[in-house]
Amino acid sequence: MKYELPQLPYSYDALEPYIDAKTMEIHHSKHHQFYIDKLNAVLEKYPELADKKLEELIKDLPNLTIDEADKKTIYNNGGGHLNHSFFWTIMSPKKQIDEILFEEIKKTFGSVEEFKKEFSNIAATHFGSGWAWLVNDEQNKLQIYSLPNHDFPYLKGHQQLIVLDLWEHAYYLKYQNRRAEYIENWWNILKLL
Ligand code: MN3
Repeated sequence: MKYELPQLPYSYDALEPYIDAKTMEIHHSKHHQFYIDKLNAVLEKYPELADKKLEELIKDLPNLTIDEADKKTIYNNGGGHLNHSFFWTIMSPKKQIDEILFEEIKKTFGSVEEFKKEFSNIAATHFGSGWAWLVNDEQNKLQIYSLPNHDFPYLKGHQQLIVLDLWEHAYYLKYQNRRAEYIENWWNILKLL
């Protein structure tokens, strides 16, 4: 089975003015597609891995006896595909507040504003490419952290709740080096809060 680019649940210009249409188009149709193409190409060599759930396959990579360079390709591009697929779904031009998450965040961080401050700070200070996450950890507690490249919380046994793409390709056209401004504006199109 080949992986395919998921359709966005909104148009490329739907997140304007916070994320511009050109950025969305390139990010989705070029960057995300590229990860999928690389992933499909390497998996063609291993038909025996085709039926495995992608998260599981990536978690299992250390135990597999396949070429090390191919493992890296699967890890990086598989993570890229998973993370982007999730990222698209939590954004929307229209809010759909997740009441349960809203309450959990208030309980853990004091207020949603305080949570946003902490999350924004971690996102702004992450060095290099990566993603900022809100997760449910193994003790069912909310945690904020950032991970490098295309790593994702499932590999730590955590459940992903919110994610923000910190790669420059996610904001550079509009914001250039102003990552903090991108993060600040992004809250407007995070549909859950
Ligand atoms: Mn990206």
